[in-house]
Amino acid sequence: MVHKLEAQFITSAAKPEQFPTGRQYDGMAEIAFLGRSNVGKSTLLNALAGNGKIAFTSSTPGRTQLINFFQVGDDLMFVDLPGYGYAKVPVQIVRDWHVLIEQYLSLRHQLRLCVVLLDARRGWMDKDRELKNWLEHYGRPYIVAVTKIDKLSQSERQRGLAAIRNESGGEIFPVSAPSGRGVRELWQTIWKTNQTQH
Ligand SMILES: Nc1nc2c(ncn2[C@@H]2O[C@H](COP(=O)(O)OP(=O)(O)OP(=O)(O)O)[C@@H](O)[C@H]2O)c(=O)[nH]1
Ligand SMILES: [Mg+2]
Repeated sequence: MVHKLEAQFITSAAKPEQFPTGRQYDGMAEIAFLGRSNVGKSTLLNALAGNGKIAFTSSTPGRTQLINFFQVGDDLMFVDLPGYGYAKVPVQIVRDWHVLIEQYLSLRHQLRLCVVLLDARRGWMDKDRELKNWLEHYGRPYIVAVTKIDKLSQSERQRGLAAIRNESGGEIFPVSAPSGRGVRELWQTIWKTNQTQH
């Protein structure tokens, strides 16, 4: 069964005080999407949600500088975190993003699962490894989604995925936004995470 639920934009946050609070949000399970700028976070959110363009996608890296919260169905929240690793961003802004991401990951009790996105063509890069180490250090569960698999030939894809799998230590989810490949498998895992928490 493919779970396609209505998604609704709730708010954007530049600091923890702006994270959604209150009774209606306390019991929701949050799924955070993390990865380098331009890896395809917003695109994947759109693909997972049933109703088209909920998260703004763009071909200009570094556009999503805030944490965006999207309610999906009754008890799930998808959280689009700002992308890291975009070289042209001023140092102070990079620092601010870093702080904001760390605050979210360390403070947010609703956070159930992190989806770490890797570009199939690039695999694990240093900034991704930093994030992975950080998540492991703080005991935050995560899965790995590999985006843009449609941009590789079959043999390149097999090689790339094998390398990513080797370093991931857990299950990986290859996805393609244009074809929708892998989106259903990812949804099922997210859904299971949500179910097991109640
Ligand atoms: N071919 C292909 N293109 C993709 C895929 N996923 C994303 N893209 C493209 O990659 C570009 C960046 O996608 P976004 O979803 O905006 O990336 P992001 O990670 O949200 O980027 P920031 O918000 O800047 O951190 C867009 O032009 C997308 O259309 C995919 O699976 N296949
Ligand atoms: Mg984005």
